[in-house]
Amino acid sequence: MNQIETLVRKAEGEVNEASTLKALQEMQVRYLGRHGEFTALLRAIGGLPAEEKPAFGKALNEAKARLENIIEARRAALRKEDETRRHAAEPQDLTMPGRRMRAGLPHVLSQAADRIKAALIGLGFELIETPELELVKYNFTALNYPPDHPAMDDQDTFYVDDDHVMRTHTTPFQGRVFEERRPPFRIFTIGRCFRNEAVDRTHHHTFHQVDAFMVDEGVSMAHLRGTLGAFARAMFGPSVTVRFRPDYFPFVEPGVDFAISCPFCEGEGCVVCKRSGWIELGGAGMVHPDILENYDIDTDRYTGFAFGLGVERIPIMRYRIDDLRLFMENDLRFLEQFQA
Ligand code: FA5
Repeated sequence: MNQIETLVRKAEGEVNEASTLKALQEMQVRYLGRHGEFTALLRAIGGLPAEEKPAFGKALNEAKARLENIIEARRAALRKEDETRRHAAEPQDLTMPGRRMRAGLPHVLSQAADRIKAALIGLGFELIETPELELVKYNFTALNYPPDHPAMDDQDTFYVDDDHVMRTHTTPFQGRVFEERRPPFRIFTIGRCFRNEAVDRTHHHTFHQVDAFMVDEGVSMAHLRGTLGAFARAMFGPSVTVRFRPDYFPFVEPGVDFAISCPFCEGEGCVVCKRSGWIELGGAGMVHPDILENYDIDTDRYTGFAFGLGVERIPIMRYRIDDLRLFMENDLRFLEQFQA
């Protein structure tokens, strides 16, 4: 028993002397480790008379537990000292502002798409999505393109195989809608299009379009004008008017290109509209009766209008961006300027 007490005292003394975590650890091994002094005492139990064994064992265990507690307390104190020393060594300025989190924001084209969607949904159109990898059938054939039409040439179109292209416009959604629905309907789609074009300030191989069409009884060019006017005013402000000029697309008859009066100079002529007072937005017209008939829609009863335009046109005008390639480069210095 005396031996135990002496050993604990000696160990306690060493604990208090240990001035580093390493020294403390070494000391712990020396006393409590497998070959340590406590373990040696534990082995001595075997040589004791039977009646002394329990009391000795108990005393030894208690002493060991006490020592372990003392070592843990010392270890915590040494850790704390260590930390204090480290903090003192690194100068800290607690008044320094924290690091600012960089918040993301929708891409400028997504912002434009959201405005377009809100405007068309507000006019009663339903949004659907159709594939970017499109069947030649929907991209061209069903839209009345004759087989020798230049747009079908692989100079202009990315063919994936004989039957598939990367869609060159969003208009092929019409065939998909006609196959699944009967009039009346008002539907639009918006998304990526691809053309095999030399990239320059105003053309890209990858760009975006929105296409809308409506088929119902008694639909006329007047509805087209009214709808495009309301759409343009929702996008560009209340004073904007729409101009039609005759144009040709195989899937509309009659076909037009449409422009809006320049919202920057109200038609007076400025740099944005290149002094013309008008900004061209896209193509439109009455759905070709041949197409309606191909889908067994009674042309005595139903007519439809359709229009399509480039999405990039909207931010290009709104922010006077002079190079369309910027939309695809994802340079944050460009994109961060367009807070939603
Ligand atoms: C069409 O694509 C027709 N599908 C539009 C249409 C729909 C007409 C419904 C009638 C009825 P166009 O090829 O003109 O038409 O393209 C429409 C718009 O897409 C253009 O005014 C332009 O803004 C945009 N666009 C076309 N090609 C590119 C390109 N390479 N890069 C960027 N924008 C383009």
